[in-house]
Amino acid sequence: PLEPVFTTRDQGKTVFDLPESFYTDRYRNNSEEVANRFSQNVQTRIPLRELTSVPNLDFAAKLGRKHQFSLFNSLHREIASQLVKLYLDAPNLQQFVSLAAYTKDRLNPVLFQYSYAVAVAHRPDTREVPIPNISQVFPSNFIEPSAFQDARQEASVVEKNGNRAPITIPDNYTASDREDEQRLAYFREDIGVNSHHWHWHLVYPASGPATVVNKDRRGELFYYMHHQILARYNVERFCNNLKRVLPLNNLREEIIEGYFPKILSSVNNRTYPARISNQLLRDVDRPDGSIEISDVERWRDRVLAAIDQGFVEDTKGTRIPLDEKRGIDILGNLVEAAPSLSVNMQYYGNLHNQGHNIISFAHDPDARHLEDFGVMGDVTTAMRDPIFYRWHGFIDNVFNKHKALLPVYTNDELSFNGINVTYVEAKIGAGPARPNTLLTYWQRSTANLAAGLDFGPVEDDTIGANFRHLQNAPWTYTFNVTNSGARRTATCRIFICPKTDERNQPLRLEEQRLMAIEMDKFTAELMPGENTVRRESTQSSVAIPFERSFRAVGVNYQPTAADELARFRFCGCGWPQHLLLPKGKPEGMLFDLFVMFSDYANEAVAQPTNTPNDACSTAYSFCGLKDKLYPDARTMGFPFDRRLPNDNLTDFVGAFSNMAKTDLTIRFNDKLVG
Ligand code: CUO
Repeated sequence: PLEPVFTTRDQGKTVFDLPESFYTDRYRNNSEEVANRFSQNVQTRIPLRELTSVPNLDFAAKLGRKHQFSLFNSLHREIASQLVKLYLDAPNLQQFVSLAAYTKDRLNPVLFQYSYAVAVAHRPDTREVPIPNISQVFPSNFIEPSAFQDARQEASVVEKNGNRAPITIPDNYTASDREDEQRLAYFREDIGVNSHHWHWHLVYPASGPATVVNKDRRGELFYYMHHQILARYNVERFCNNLKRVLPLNNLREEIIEGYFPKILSSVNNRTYPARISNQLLRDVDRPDGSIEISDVERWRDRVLAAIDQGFVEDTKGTRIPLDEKRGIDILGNLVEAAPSLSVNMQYYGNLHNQGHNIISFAHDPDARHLEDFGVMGDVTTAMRDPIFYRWHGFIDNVFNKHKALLPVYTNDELSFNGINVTYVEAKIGAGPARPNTLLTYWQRSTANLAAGLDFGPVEDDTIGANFRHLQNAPWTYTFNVTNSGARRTATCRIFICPKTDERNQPLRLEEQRLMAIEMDKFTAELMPGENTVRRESTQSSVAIPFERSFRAVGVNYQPTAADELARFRFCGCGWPQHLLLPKGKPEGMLFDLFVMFSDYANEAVAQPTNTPNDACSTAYSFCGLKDKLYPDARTMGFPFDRRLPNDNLTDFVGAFSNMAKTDLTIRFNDKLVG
C-alpha cells in the first residue's frame, strides 16, 4: 500500500518535477532524511490513495533502468504502449496519480517519463496538467555536461535561499570550424528545436491504444512536419553558404558526416556515443533487435514501386489507391511506420524507424563494446546530428515522389474568383523601418532547468541555464485585398521561398516549392471592396513563444501569476518562435514572400462537438488541434505540395489574382543581444 508520502512546495508541481529515487521502498528506511529535505516550506501535501490493484510490471522488465529507451525500437515502443494503456485505464485521477507514483521509480526513467507524459496529454481528466519541457526534465540531453559541474559548484557554495548565478552553456561546443556542418549547429542543437521534435512524437505516438495513435491525418502530418523541417534546414544551409542536404539514398556508402554529441545520457551518465567521419553502416545484431540493411533496402524498393504503381496492397492483397487526398496519409503511416496504421507492415516493413536504428548503432552494431545507441536513436536528441537531415531527406524524397506523380494543380483549385491581392508587406515594428527587410541576431536567454537537476534544495526552484540562440525582430504583415463580390471568408497562407541556392544560382519553381517555408496560416474575413489584413509574426500558426518552450528565468526570478499561468497552459509542440525566420546573411539575403488567399468555403472542417478549445493548440500547422480534426481540408503544404502549372514563381503569381509576392530581405546582425 502507498502512504501519503509526497509533498510539494507549490501547487503547480506534478510527478515530473520530483527528483528521481523519491518514492521507492528503499527510501522508506530513510524517511526522516527525505522528509527533512523535501518538507521544508511545504505548502501543499498531496495524499496518495491506495492502489486498488498493484500492477504487474513484468512486461517492462526487458528494458533495464540504466538502458537507453528508444521510440524507434519496436520492443521499447511495445513496452511503452502497454504502460500508456495501464495509465489510461486508471479509473480516476487519484488512481492515476497513485499509479504514476508507484511505477515512477520501478521503471526505466525515460520510459516512465515518456509514457506518463503521453497519458497526461491524452487523459480527459488531466487536460489542464502541464507537461514540462523535456529539456527541464532531462537537461543532460540538451546541454553541454561541463556546465553541470559549474552548477554543482554553484549549488555547493551558495546558500539555499541565495541567488544562484545561471550556468553558461558554451556556444559551438560540438566541433570546430574545420567541420563545415558545424555552421548549422545553432539550428540542430537548439533546445527549442529538439524539444519541439520530442513533443511532436509525444502527441503523435506510433504505438499505443487506438485513442492515442489513431489521429486525424496523422500520417500526412508525419510527412508534413518533417518536410517543413527539411525545407527550413535546406534554406538555413543556403544562409550559411552550404549546399542542400544530400539525401541518404545509399546505405552501403560511407557516411561522410561524423558527429560527436558531447551530451550525457539521462539513464547512465555516459556520453552519447559518437560516429566518426566516413563511417560505414553495418547490419545490426543486438540483444534487443536485429536489422539487416538488405531488409531496409527491400522495404524501400517496395514502397517506391507502390508509389510508381499508384496503389498499396493491404494484407489481403486489396489495392488501395494512393490518391490526391488520402495517399500521403497512407504513405506517412506506412513509411514511418506506425504498426497499427500501416496497411501492411509485413510487406512494407518499418522503413523510417529502422533507418534511425541502423544509423544510431553504426559505432557498435553487434554490441561487442556494450555501447548504447547514438543520438539518432532517440527523438529527444536525433535532430542534433547532421545525418538526421540526410535520412529524413531520403524519407522526404519518397513522399515527394508520390506528390510529383499527382496531377498538376488546376486553375479551379488555385483561384478564388473576385479576390485580388494588391499589396504585400512585412515590416518590423510600428516605426520607420524599411518595409520587407527583416532582421535576425544572436540572443542569450536563460531557462530554468531545475526540474531535472537535483543539486540540493533550492528556495525558489531555480537553476538557470544561459545559452545563445538565433532570434528575430517581430514584424507585421500587411496585405491589401480587393473583394469584388459579396463578403467571403478566406484562408490566408503565407510562405517564404528561397530565390537562389548557395552559389547564388536562381531556383526553378519546382525547386522553390519543395523548400517553401510555411510562415503562417489563418482565416480572414473579406468585406466587399478594399480590405487591409494585418497579422503579427508572433501569431504564427507554426511557432510557439519562447516562454512555452522554456520556463524563462531572470537572475532574481520570482514567478509572477502570469508566469504560472503560462506554465499551466504549457504545451511544447510547435516550432520555436526564435527560429521562425531563417538566419539570412549579414549583407542581406533575398527571398520571395508569398501570400495566397484561398476560399475557406472549400477548406472548412466541421469539428466534432463537445471538444473544448485547447489554449495550447496554437501551432496547429505542425501539431494539429488537441482532440480535434486537422483544421484545414486542403492537403498540408497547399499549394506547394504538388506540381504547379507555371515554370517560375513570377508567372505563377501573375496568373492568379488571389496570390501575390514581394522580395523580402533577411539581414543577420552578428552582434549579441541579451
Ligand atoms: Cu521525427 Cu525520424 O521522425 O525523427
